Amino acid sequence: MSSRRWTRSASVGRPRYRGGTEAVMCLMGDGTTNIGAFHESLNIAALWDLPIVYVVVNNGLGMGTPVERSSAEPELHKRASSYRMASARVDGNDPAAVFDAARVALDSARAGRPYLLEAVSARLKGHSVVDPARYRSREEAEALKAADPVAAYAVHLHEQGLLTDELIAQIDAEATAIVADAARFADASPHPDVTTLFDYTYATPVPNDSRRLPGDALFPAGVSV
Ligand SMILES: Cc1ncc(C[n+]2csc(CCOP(=O)(O)OP(=O)(O)O)c2C)c(N)n1
Ligand SMILES: [Mg+2]
Repeated sequence: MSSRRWTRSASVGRPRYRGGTEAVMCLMGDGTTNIGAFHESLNIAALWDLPIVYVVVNNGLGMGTPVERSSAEPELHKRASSYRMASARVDGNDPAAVFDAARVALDSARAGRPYLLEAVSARLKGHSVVDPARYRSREEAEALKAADPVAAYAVHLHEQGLLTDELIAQIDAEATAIVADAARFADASPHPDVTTLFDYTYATPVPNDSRRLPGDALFPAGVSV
């Protein structure tokens, strides 16, 4: 056997490809972390020193399934250690803590060391409109609402003398108007053509990327297999 061994040491700490300071923050739910693509992505990011921060929002539930029932290691940030990737767990209900943790994670990614940040939070409602969240008692739902970080942080800043009631009301009104505008724009827009379904899957054109829709032939007419 050859004694020559490939080593990463020459490339560690230098993001490949563009070599700039841009980084990607890739956000996902806890329900994503047991599929193969998640692990394949972490592995290749670590091997290639890609400037990526994987942000896993662990709200304790993948649809209606508790993380402890679906993940043999429910401390999801520990998955990074399989790929020699740095990681941390942060209180996702504390915006200041998330800001600080995100800064550390981004600095790492920009230096060519991808990072996994797990933000532990809660889901205030069901997974979607078809999930009435019956797995929660009314008391639990009320307690979660009271801990809503957006409202709790406003109270915190108010107590610190950094926000007034008027400013809170103004920020609230601005945010509500932005969302209402977006909803109006969406309602007033025509339905996109189905051929645009795969647009923007990749940032740049990729040869042979599949645009096959359900029911389309697997191979174009005339191709025999
Ligand atoms: C690739 C893929 N596999 C499975 C599903 C089905 N699915 C929809 S939501 C979900 C769980 C999502 O969990 P999480 O990311 O924690 O979101 P949350 O329920 O907290 O909103 C799954 C498995 C899917 N949409 N895509
Ligand atoms: Mg979840």
